[in-house]
Amino acid sequence: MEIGKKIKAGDIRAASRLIRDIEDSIPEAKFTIKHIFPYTGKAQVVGITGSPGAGKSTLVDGLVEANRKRNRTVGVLAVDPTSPFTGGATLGDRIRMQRHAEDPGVFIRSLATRGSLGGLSKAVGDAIHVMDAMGKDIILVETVGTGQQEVEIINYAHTVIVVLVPGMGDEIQAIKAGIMEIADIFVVNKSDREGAGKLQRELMAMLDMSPVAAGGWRPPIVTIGNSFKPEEFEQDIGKLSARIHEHYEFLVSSDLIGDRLRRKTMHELNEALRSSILEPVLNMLVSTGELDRMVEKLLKKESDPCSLAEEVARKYLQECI
Ligand SMILES: Nc1nc2c(ncn2[C@@H]2O[C@H](COP(=O)(O)OP(=O)(O)O)[C@@H](O)[C@H]2O)c(=O)[nH]1
Ligand SMILES: [Mg+2]
Repeated sequence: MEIGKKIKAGDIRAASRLIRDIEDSIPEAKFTIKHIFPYTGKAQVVGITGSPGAGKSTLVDGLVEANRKRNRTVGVLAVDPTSPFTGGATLGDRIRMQRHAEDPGVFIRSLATRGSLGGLSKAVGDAIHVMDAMGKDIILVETVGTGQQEVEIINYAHTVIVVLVPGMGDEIQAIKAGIMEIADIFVVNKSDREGAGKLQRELMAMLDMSPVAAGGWRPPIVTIGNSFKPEEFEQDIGKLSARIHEHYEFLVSSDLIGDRLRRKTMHELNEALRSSILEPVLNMLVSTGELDRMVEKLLKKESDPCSLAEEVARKYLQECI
């Protein structure tokens, strides 16, 4: 059977192998993913981002549980560019997730960083496609908020949840890093800690000052208490689930879902163009030593970057110029 059909039919081994090949940038994976594309576009994708230790995995675990209770199948993708050695998942994550291991309605994988240009971003998009083609109703994507990486989650998710913790001193940094602009829902996590009220007030004040987003959605703030008190935690997760659902309904009813889809598609096409056009040209320039010669020229002020790029374009992209 052709791989796309295999994955659609629920072949877990085929799906796992493909995700591993995507992560390892195996060239064949690029061709395989073409067969997956027709089966994608049905899943609801939710991004969960925040600093390391903010409690994202604990929340994801709670959301898996909540969705399974409603009989929805779940994909979980943990993206951790800071952790190439563990494949993105900490030991704690693995132990925690083990209770879902026997459940065929849950599929959990992790992705670590790849060095190549735009590599991680493309891998995330492709791995989401695989879980989507598997027919998962909801896909939870956990990303660490440490720079550019997490902002990209907006290109893949219908709903982005930004997780903050009182007293970690990361509130202001998060605002600076532009993470606030991408939030559809805020979670004030571990809210039994000191400073939760202050953090919530700061967030409110910030939202009051922010321009109203398209369609008039104001990101709600969900406070989540102590995950070690199961009943309380379950209730709070219930509230978060409800907000996720509301946001999705809002996207559909306001037709903003079309805009998100367009942005997602555009981003994906950009990534594909980059890997089909820019990467081979760059590889060629590197392997022939041309790139080094260009740098030398620039250092000696014999040319400028724009003129050199135009020269390359004339050589390799004749039809466009
Ligand atoms: N006190 C407290 N600790 C928590 C809570 N939720 C998670 N933790 C702990 O915080 C640590 C990091 O949690 P984790 O979910 O792995 O965070 P991640 O790095 O954002 O995925 C773990 O040791 C958790 O047990 C909470 O609500 N209260
Ligand atoms: Mg985690």
